[in-house]
Amino acid sequence: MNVEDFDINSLIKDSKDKKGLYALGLKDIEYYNYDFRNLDVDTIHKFDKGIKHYLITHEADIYSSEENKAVLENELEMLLASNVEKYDLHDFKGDPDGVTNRDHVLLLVPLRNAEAVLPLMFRHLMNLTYPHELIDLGFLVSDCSQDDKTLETLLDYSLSLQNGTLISILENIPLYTESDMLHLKYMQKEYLEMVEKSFSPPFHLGYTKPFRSIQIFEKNFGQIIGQGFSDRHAVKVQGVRRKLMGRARNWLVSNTLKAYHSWVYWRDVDVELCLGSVIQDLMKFDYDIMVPNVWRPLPTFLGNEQPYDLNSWIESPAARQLAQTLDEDDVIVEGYAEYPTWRVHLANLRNPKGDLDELVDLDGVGGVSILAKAKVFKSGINFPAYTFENHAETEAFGKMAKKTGYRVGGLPHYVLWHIYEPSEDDLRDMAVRERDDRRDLN
Ligand SMILES: Nc1nc2c(ncn2[C@@H]2O[C@H](COP(=O)(O)OP(=O)(O)OP(=O)(O)O)[C@@H](O)[C@H]2O)c(=O)[nH]1
Ligand SMILES: [Mg+2]
Repeated sequence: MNVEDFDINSLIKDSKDKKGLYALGLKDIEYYNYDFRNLDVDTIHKFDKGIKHYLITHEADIYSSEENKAVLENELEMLLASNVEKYDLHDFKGDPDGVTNRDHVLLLVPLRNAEAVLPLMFRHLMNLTYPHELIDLGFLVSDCSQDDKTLETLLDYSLSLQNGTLISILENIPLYTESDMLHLKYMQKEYLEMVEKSFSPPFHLGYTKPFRSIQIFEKNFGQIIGQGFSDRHAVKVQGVRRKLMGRARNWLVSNTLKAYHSWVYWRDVDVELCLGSVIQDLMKFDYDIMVPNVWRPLPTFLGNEQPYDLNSWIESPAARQLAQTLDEDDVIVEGYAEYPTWRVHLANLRNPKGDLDELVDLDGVGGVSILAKAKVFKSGINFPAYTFENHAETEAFGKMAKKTGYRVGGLPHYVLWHIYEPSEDDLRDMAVRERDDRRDLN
């Protein structure tokens, strides 16, 4: 999209013109029991304006004409029907076979400066084989830089997703950008082919089907730490950054979770390779919280691949001891020499030939892809935005849930691949190789 041309009103108008491409053919009941159902606006508006059916004056007169009373009684039922919903939460406990049980999933994605990876994320969304009519999407965009267009692009793609035109837009966007070209040369061919294949036809039957709803929020939480690879990985910034992410996640789930949701699926925007059946694959174990393993590809000269998300782990005696020596507010972060926890990391348990269904119980979880039963959030568990047992955000979420008695698990051999962003060191290394190659040619 040309950024200069961006205008939300014309976007909405344009989408209205296109509306109907899909809506006409949709027969799934889930689209029609959408909770923002058609209200009789005139009726509701009257009550909003404060039409007083019962008025007690300063002289203690009660104004209640028979006429008004009849109108009120007549309309009261409609008013209540449009404001009060009844749910039996037993129906939304989360079934391991959510597809058959028609379980609703709330899929939440936090985003920051994510414009460049949005085509990738939307390809993944369309790839999801969990019935789209059962999924409500919720995006939170925060603290983007001035020149970043995450929000605008997100709106644009979301409208196209829902009217069925996104597939043709994405066809014209290459999988990789110009700046990826240097490092792509050094990536394993087999891996790149797998990525290519996962985004090529034939697609699953519901690929272009609209989702049940999409909500987009923009709200800043004051994140000032850079979103670059080196900025966000410095050890000192982790505690502050993670607590702030906790606030952002809690805000998003509080504002989107409805009684009828049975599951909540959290997904980071920067995932490169993932099976489209991931929701069902995590759901079938009937755990309260379930995460896959997360690795990332590397240039061949760095060994092809690497365990990536170290935030999914099993608690260790050494980490408990370490916690005793720390201040109450200190946040332990995995993968830094400053915090020798000796925990077992889900990432390190992977065997490429291992059984995809093998499961281990976990204490901390990483946030890249978390499937949780909605009841976990409904019962008050959240992503601590303060230090909880020397952890914050997703790791503290896992710990807190476990302490409350929920089952928390991870799949060591089921892998999601995080995108590879070359660090400055890696880029330097590649530049040297390029120079050497050119010299060899001469
Ligand atoms: N709303 C919001 N989203 C954020 C913020 N920072 C990161 N995100 C998003 O949260 C997800 C995870 O962010 P990453 O920056 O990849 O952080 P991370 O996954 O903890 O770090 P890595 O594992 O190193 O990638 C991504 O979808 C980001 O776009 C933030 O401050 N606010
Ligand atoms: Mg990431």
